[in-house]
Amino acid sequence: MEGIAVLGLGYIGLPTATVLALNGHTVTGVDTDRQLLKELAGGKTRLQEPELETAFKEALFTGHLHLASRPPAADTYIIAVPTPSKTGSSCDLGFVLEALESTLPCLVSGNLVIIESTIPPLTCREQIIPLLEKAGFHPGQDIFLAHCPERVLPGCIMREIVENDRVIGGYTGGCSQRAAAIYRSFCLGNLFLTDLGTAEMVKLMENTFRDVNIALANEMARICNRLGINILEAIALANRHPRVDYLSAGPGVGGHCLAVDPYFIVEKAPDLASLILTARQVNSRMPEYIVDICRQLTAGRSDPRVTLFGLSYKGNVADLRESPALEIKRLLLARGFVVTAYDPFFPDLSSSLPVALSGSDLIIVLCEHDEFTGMDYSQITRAMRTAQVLDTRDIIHPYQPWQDCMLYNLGNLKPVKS
Ligand code: SAJ
Repeated sequence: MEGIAVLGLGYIGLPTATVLALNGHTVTGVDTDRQLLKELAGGKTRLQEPELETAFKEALFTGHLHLASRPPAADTYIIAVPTPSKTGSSCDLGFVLEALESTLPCLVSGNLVIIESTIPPLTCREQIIPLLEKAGFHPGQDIFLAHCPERVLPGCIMREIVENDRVIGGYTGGCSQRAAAIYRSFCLGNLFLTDLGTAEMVKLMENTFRDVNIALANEMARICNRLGINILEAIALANRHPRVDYLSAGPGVGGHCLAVDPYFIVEKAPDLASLILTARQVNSRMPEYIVDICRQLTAGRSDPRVTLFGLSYKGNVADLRESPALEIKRLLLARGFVVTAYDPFFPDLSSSLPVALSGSDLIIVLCEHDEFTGMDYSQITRAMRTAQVLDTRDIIHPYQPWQDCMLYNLGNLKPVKS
């Protein structure tokens, strides 16, 4: 047994290599970033993901997980590299194709190749299989090929990687079976076997479902605000219906998944994907809407100052990818605001709490870090010039009336002109 090579040691590859190594496999984690490999060899992970570093160190220092800059000979190659995409543009498959090409010198008959990276529908058929065929292989006969998209939630990766159900799309039934044997070794969830195209589509449909549902909540928030209706109460009551389940309105949708993956469907069928694209646009415009609210709340100030609470794209993760907070900061600066930020997950990118609040006219809570929920706002807002808080995540529930401090959320705004 030559074991498993996991290509890409980022958000998905590193946890995957780690759990495989801790479940009886000999694993080589491969990455082209030599600085990253150096840090990992010393037992340090860049990702602040609960339980990851401890598990990784155990896998590394017990000799079950090795690190390399090029793929070694292995039985199975799992590709878990990023598939970047600029807003609205097509998916960049460069890293996936490079990773696959880097396996070719080692690939031999009987090997299994699994793509975990998120890819547009039909990528395996149109790009992966032709590349293998060009190298002289006959996928489905001498090389087993499967797509098994990752589905783990940042912040809960180590738990979800074990517990979640998996969708495994094989080029043939035999390919699915071979891949299923790998996932069965560590996954407690159900394994659902299907074909390549369906697996590719299912992954994108999951994130698109969530993006469209959030867009609906965001659009309702703006409509309710114009009509003077409390969106938070309206959603809570609508969700009391047994077949209604709105997600939450907020400052926009970030992360590398929901804000990106829907475009992979749009690029394949732009003439049919109008709802998906519109939802993306609704969510992308939320930062502008939040800035309009800020302008209203600071109207009359010639030098308005605001404090951003949270830079991450969502609560309790140290992750800035596609974060609405960064777009809000950019828009505020462009409109002449003085902007400070406080984020306990990014001490180097933000100020201390007293510095961030000094002389500020408005705190905008942009992500639901636990620390923001439990703060004593009557107390901390005393350092501000104007004591007011805009809670875009609806996480602050004053247990006693705040003195001399105004709390706004998306449900109790004055109608915003936007
Ligand atoms: N958000 C809202 N309102 C909500 C829920 C989320 O505005 O009600 C925002 C968040 O604040 C954040 C963004 O949406 O900015 C995305 O957050 P998320 O928690 O919904 O999802 P991600 O991007 O962290 O992870 C998603 C997950 N997909 C689904 O739940 C369908 C995860 O399971 C996937 O593995 C991951 O994408 C991925 O890698 O594709």
